[in-house]
Amino acid sequence: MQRLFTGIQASGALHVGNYFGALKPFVELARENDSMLMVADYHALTSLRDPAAVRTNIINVTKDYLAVGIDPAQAIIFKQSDVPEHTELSWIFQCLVTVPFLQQAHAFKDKVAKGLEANAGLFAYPMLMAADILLYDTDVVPVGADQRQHLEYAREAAAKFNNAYGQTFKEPKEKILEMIATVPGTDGKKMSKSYGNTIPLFGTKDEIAKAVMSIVTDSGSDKPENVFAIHQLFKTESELAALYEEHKGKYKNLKEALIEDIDSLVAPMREIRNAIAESDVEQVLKEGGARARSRASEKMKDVRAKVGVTI
Ligand code: AQP
Repeated sequence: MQRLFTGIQASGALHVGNYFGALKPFVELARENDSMLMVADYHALTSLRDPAAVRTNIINVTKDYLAVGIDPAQAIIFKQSDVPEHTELSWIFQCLVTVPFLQQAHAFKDKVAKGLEANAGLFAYPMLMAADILLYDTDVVPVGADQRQHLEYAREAAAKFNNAYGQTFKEPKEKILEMIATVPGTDGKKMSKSYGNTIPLFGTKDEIAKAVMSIVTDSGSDKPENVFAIHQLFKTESELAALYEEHKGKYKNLKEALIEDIDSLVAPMREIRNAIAESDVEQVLKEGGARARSRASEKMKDVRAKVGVTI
């Protein structure tokens, strides 16, 4: 049994990319492993300054976790801010890495290039993520390909600490499904909340249809590449070959088929999600927070002693 850990920011509605990149692989492995799933609410503050929206997102992301099939009796579901050891450890890691090292982070550079504010939290984000993962002696982190470098950063933080203070942290491995790696958005670029190119995971069928109909299709060929790239997540190669042959050049028909395929996956999960009350979410986060905190506080006792702040 290995320790499995992943998290998603509470920065907006989850999308199909979050599902295939992180949640689906997590669900598949969660049962046989010691699994932890975090609502990354402090990470969301790098881009969100609306307290009501943060709160709503926390509730919604937790509902999404439960609706995709994660059983809180098996996996620990918790929110980052309930375990202050995350931000504490992040500070210690920030004191071990250099500014030029953090400046190489692609995610930071991409977000700033897209016009997001280059606040210090966004800059130090990889060290908070390193703390999230390392605090729990994580072995495996299911993520999308965009997070590969952040996992390297986490390993680097572990190595820096271990070199300075003695063996303390395990170096975790990412689990990236190469078939999926990066789910493209409606414009063909990486599907991302902050790029406004998402297909919502738990949208209504109309919302899903609106997003799918907006997929850019100026490929000039019989096969709309951007539609096909998303469709691959939902159908086998042979099913797709037959479908795209039958509707050659008929972009609207192919988009309609994609809407049906997304909805058939989402509809049963949507039904489960609709039955989850806010009070259920509060209970799950309360229990998960207590379990996560007891693990984290144990680890931080050792860390504090090693850096010398325990007298
Ligand atoms: N397009 C994607 N393809 C595959 N995996 C993806 N993930 C996100 N987008 C894709 C994976 O989802 C997990 C959580 O992501 P996050 O929301 O915490 O942060 P993110 O990667 O930055 O996702 P977004 O949508 O791009 O959010 P914003 O725009 O708010 O930053 C991660 O495992 C990620 O790989």
